[in-house]
Amino acid sequence: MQPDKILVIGACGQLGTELTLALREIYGSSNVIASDLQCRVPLLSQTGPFEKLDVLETQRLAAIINKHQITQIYHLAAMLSATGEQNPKFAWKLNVNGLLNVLDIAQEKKLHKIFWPSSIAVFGPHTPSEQTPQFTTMDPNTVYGISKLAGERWCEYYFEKYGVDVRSLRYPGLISYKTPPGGGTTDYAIDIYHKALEGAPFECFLAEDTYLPMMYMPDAIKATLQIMDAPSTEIKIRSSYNVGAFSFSPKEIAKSIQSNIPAFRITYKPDFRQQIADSWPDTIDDTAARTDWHWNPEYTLQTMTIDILLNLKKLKA
Ligand code: AKB
Repeated sequence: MQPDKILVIGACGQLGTELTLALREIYGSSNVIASDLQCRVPLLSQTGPFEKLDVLETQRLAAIINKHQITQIYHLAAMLSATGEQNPKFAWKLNVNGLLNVLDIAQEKKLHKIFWPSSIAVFGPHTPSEQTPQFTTMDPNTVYGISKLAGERWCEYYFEKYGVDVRSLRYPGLISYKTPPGGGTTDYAIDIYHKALEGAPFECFLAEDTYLPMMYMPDAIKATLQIMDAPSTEIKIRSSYNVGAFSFSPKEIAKSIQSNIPAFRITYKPDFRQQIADSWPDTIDDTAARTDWHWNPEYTLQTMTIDILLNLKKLKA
């Protein structure tokens, strides 16, 4: 049997970079084609094939799929919550039309599997914010959240009507030290570690007691590979799965840094992102993911902080 050939769309982003490298480890470099508007991450073209691709260009997408005999797509290209609010119409176009292009071609070419990320941004101000259930009130009020909720409905539709095997996770804020974030509301939780190691104070754009669900990147990669590896019969939810790891506030992450770097200081100056954060859950109930395909995160806030500070220090040395 021929090995699966994987196309990662939006490979140069925060998640895409690490996911592409992880997929290349598993499937072999030549079987994982990275693609993005530009090759902003040289490592991706140095370690395997790279194609320039705007997911809104359907002919180019089809040409790349034909050229590489693609059988799976990880479609990650999107505008996130904070940048989406600066350009709502384009965010909608990229996030929804981009997904529809991928679902259409998956149906047409009978691709084996598609991965598409959703987000906690699908929830809104009337959603229960503690242990937010899998199925509940959803009234997102950012264009990003609205586009992700619409995307979830499209995924389920393409699975039900056309049998497209599309799988999805509602990621919380993803925290990594290897790649920079791209315009999200949860990004403060990445910048804070960089400032702490520079010996600089950190001004946080969220208030000190704003709780949000978060996840360390190795767990996000693990969850993604796990849901894509699971037998199709285990994937009982075809919109998108809640996945949790831990939740914290800016004050708590600052405290976890201070237990390693006592001189670290934080101040708070909430901006427009506060309102976005306030509309999202504090904590997530991910029982369905744990039951259906055995999701189980490894990292806590404390173990993540130790790991990031250790590795970031080495990178900055
Ligand atoms: C964002 O903050 O926009 C993203 C997300 C939670 O989807 N990190």
